[in-house]
Amino acid sequence: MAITRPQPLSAIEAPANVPPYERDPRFGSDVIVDTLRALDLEYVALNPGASYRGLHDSLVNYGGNQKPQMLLCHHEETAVHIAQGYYKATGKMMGAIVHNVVGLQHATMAIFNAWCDRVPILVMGGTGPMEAGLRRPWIDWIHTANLQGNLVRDYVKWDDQPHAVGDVPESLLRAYRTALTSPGGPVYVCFDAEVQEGAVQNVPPLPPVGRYRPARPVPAPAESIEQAAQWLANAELPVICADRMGRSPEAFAALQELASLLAIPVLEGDSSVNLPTRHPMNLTGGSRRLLPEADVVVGLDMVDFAGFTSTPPVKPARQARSLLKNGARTINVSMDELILRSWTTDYQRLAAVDLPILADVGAVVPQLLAACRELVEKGKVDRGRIQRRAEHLANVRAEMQAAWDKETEATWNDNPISLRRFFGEVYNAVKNEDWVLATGRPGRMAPGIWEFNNLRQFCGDSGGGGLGYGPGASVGVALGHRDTGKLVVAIDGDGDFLMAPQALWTAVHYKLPMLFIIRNNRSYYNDEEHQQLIAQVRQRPEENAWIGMRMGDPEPDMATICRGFGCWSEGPVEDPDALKPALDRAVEQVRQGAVAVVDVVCKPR
Ligand SMILES: Cc1ncc(C[n+]2csc(CCOP(=O)(O)OP(=O)(O)O)c2C)c(N)n1
Ligand SMILES: [Mg+2]
Repeated sequence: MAITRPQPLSAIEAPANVPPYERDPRFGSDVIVDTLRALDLEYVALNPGASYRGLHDSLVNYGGNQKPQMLLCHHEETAVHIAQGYYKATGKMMGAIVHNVVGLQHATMAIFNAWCDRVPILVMGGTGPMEAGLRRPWIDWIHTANLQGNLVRDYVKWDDQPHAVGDVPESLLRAYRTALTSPGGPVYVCFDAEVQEGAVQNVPPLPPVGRYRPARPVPAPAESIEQAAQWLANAELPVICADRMGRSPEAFAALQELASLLAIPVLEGDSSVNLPTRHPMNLTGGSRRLLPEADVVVGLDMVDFAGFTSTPPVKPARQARSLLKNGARTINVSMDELILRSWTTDYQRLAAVDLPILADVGAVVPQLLAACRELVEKGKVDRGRIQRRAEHLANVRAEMQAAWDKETEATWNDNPISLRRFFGEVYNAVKNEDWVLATGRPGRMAPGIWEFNNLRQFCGDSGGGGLGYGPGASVGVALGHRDTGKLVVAIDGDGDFLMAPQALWTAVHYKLPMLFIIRNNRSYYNDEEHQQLIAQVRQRPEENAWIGMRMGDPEPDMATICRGFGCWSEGPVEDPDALKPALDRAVEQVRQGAVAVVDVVCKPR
């Protein structure tokens, strides 16, 4: 689909009277810009603040607002979420700049989301002046911290506050490499006002950036691969669970072949596209059926291997229970152990693992494929068994799909609009385009409808469960795809949306077309479910679960809110038959370069 983009991004907010960039730093913040340019950082999302006025000036009047180019946001949380979405859409890191104490406080939840999501982001900020005599009364005092990085240290990979201009390049190089080295994560570098605003006495040399690149993905030891390949080749029913694995192009390509080679069913988590939905071995949704029968279970960059292979505690008093049978062997490929922190328990339940592989899936999955191929070629694999398994799995797949289709049919004409109708109509409106889903979880909320077939075609969720992620992250995905011609689609809950609707202004302003659909149940419904459950357990009235949850009187008028930010919008759409025409109109608007929003009122579940 040809999407109209009226002007190149660089033409938006181009500064006047700034000569083309040439290295000649006069102030400390010019050296920051030199380094960011050398690192090829394309964009920084920000909300302005005096604590980095020096850097702001250098970005505009020295760097020419190019590499990095600024994207103005109306909340620091949005700035960080844009960077999170951008990375997941492109595999490239971008920056976010947040004002001292208060801007960083606003940014914290998004930094936590990125941390749990293992997404590299270069977060920068200002502080000080650290030299007290230079501080303006009141404001510079309340906005100077000892030490600013303390606020986020528990959920960034590294933070720093270089003390002198000469220390800036190394600090940024380390930050860059640390963030991108697997497991990835956000880093925070804070610049004292005087470091930024002071005149440069001795121009620090710019180190050759190429010599500070992150290392290649860590491969597994040969004996671990041999062992894993043998277990897989000899298993009655091996199962692969894959979650963030799909962020690696090498792993994504190799898994398709590996799964076919040995007929290994793959169960996906919600973080990325790990295996094309249409691949015969994609059995996502079949956990409860397959895991109890599996004799070898492999985790590939799982967010929560133990949790994924368990039944959740349904009632408050009931404990989680493993779905795996006694004697099942587990193999877990993950680098997560290298990023363990203690402030939250985002490391999840400790999984029992027979063969732990502390290596990068990008290296390991191709290694496993090569080892398994060799076993097949040497005739060490029972081909009959693989054939039978493939046939059995084809039946399981067909049964699952039939059940989903039946449910879709049964609920298609519901009023209010059913979730299956909602996800089905949105899918129908975009499926013939080259699309990317920025956020929304069709696989969880209405399985069996959306087909993901390409690398990074789905960008996952917040990672940290912090609401207000969807709008900013979608803008980041749209930024990443501004020049690819892909149709960016986002599906966001009404509650999540209302925490950060202003992010859409940034998309409109920087001309980042996208289709943004609000799944509106006029409630923070997830928590209504919790109140219903508690009321059941306590034998209290369930009918009060809506109190303090539902959004009525007045119902927020999403379409009007979005129009106020310059979006094209429609809604609320309540009639099931009005949904398709509304979505078609919206897609046409996106084609013409708009940020098009459709507010759809649908059943909560
Ligand atoms: C910052 C933050 N505040 C509160 C919550 C608790 N919470 C989890 S889901 C949810 C409701 C989300 O509402 P919505 O996006 O409309 O989705 P729905 O549950 O209605 O489908 C809430 C309030 C949270 N996760 N993050
Ligand atoms: Mg809701």
